[in-house]
Amino acid sequence: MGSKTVAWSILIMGISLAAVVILWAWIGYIGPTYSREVLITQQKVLRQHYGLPPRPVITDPTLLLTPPSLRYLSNTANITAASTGGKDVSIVPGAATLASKAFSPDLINIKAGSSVTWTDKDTTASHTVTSGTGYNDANKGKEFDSGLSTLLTLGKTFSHTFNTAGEIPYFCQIHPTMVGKVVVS
Ligand SMILES: [Cu+2]
Repeated sequence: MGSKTVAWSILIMGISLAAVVILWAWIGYIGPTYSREVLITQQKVLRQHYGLPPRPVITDPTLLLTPPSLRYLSNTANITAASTGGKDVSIVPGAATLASKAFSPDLINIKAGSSVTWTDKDTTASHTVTSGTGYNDANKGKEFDSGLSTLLTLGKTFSHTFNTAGEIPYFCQIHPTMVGKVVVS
């Protein structure tokens, strides 16, 4: 084997190595957060596609310190006493898939000036009670909204006083198929 052949071989190997390094630097490097960013983007797109609200931002420090899978497990110590005046509505266990049966009773009649208290008795998911017919209702949350940043979890309550007569439909922003109605007379 002549020295010319060896020189050519070394040159070709050098060029190949350089090409690999350049390609890696140019398009190959995706960084350690790539999969995470792809997942976040996919979630955003899917939420928009299905008309779901943006992912709620959890600020409650006790919730943040709890692993997501354990967050909404039964903790009866947290259950607060039901309200004294007004009427009570329960968010029943398994409410997320129960549509109009998610709230009990799903239709409640009250007199103007009195209040309704919703108590979350569901161990499997968190919810909101939000006035309106659905997420795309321009008037959603105008009359009342328990809020996406203060989600209702097991034992939590939300109260609202109704001062004007009328029919007020409401739903859950996390599970928009959960619907109920307050009739104020
Ligand atoms: Cu819900």
